[in-house]
Amino acid sequence: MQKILIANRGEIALRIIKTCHQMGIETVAIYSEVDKEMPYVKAASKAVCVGEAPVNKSYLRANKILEIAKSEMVDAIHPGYGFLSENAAFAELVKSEGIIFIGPDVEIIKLMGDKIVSRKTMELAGVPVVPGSGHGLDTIEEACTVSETIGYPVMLKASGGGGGIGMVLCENEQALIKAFDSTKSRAQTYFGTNEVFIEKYIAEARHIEVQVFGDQKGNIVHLFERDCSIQRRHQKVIEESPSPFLTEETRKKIYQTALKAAKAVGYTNAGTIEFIVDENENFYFLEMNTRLQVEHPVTEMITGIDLVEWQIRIAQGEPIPMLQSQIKTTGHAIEFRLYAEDPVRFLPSPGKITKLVWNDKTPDVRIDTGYQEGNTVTPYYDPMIAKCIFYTDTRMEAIQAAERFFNDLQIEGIKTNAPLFINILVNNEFKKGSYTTAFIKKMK
Ligand code: MV4
Repeated sequence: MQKILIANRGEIALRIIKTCHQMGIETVAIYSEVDKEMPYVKAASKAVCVGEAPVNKSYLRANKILEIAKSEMVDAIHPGYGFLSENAAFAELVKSEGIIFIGPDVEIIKLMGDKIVSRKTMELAGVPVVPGSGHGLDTIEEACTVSETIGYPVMLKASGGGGGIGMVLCENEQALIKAFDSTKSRAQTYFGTNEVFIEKYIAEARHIEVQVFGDQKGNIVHLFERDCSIQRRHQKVIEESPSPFLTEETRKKIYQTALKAAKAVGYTNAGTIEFIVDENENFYFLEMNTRLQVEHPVTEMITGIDLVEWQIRIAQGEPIPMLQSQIKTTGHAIEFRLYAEDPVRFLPSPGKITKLVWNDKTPDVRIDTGYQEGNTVTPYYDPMIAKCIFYTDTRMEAIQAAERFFNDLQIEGIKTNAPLFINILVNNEFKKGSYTTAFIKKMK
């Protein structure tokens, strides 16, 4: 591979460029009119304007991006996360032009994109799924009957959704009746299908995902877990590995189950299998993400593996370079997603970053950011400014390093969620590692 187009922006574009650079691969960045001054644009071998600021006029313009890829004669496209990364039609289009899509096969993206089909596929493969309807629900009567059988609370989920989008928690029948029609019509608007299904709601659980990789020779390995239970409105805030909750017995079982899931679909490239784990350590498949995840650095720190390099090598037909038995973890990593947001009202806080000084002069911290002092956080895209990853021998040391870091953070011009991190870091439940998905809600 000689040249890769990165169909993304910000920190992940920069992250991919770094690995390409190390591998001697040229890069083509795309940018919208408001992103012209961003560091990733300058770091790429070449950068091409893809359109105006709104995502529909820039980073989601599949045809325009493909046109740029062709005229720049790239060998492959790396989609990063979000935008077109899990868009099967885009992956298909890329492939039809003889360009490599750095990700799994189109058919797998399609399969995993439909949450009812993916659930069914996993169930047939012997992977435990949450008790639920298992099929699309047309009427509220049907929804009530299913919920009565499995018992409330239930979660109403859009089959085209995922990552918490298009999900509604219903404590009782009344709430379900209230949510049903609006969830269906919202699903139609956002995902182009109004199909919805129901699952039993697993309360006060852990959200644990397993990183997997498959190559084109049929080898599949796992790269351990990430605990993503600390979320706010289905937005991940903190991710860590190893999970402080899992016992060794469950940990081994969950890895084996993730491998079984990936093997069942002949998975290739990087993927993440999400599980919900209840208080008794029963775990159930939720969904599979067919892309590189935002939180992939957590896995990179504990394994020492460059996940983007593996993605590129696998996409060009190379085998996974290690056996499962050779993949080891050391230490503990915790990632915090720093957002430009009002910490009190939890609303995005766009604006110019007038001062930005990272205290990253210690080996304990890795900062993945797409911003520099003087850049502007615009309202058009996700307001994440940086991922701050702490990596030390023990979990307690990582917590202490994070506390020092956020107390000394110098960032001006925008508001950030750093005050939330400080509150979390001094919380005893967090320190003990005994938090659940209800943690942030309860903390307030
Ligand atoms: C669930 C669940 C409990 N029961 N599904 C959120 C993100 C998406 N990938 C799946 N998510 C969840 N699905 C069932 N059947 C719990 C979550 C969940 C969560 C829910 C409420 C508050 C915080 C949460 C954090 C992680 C996962």
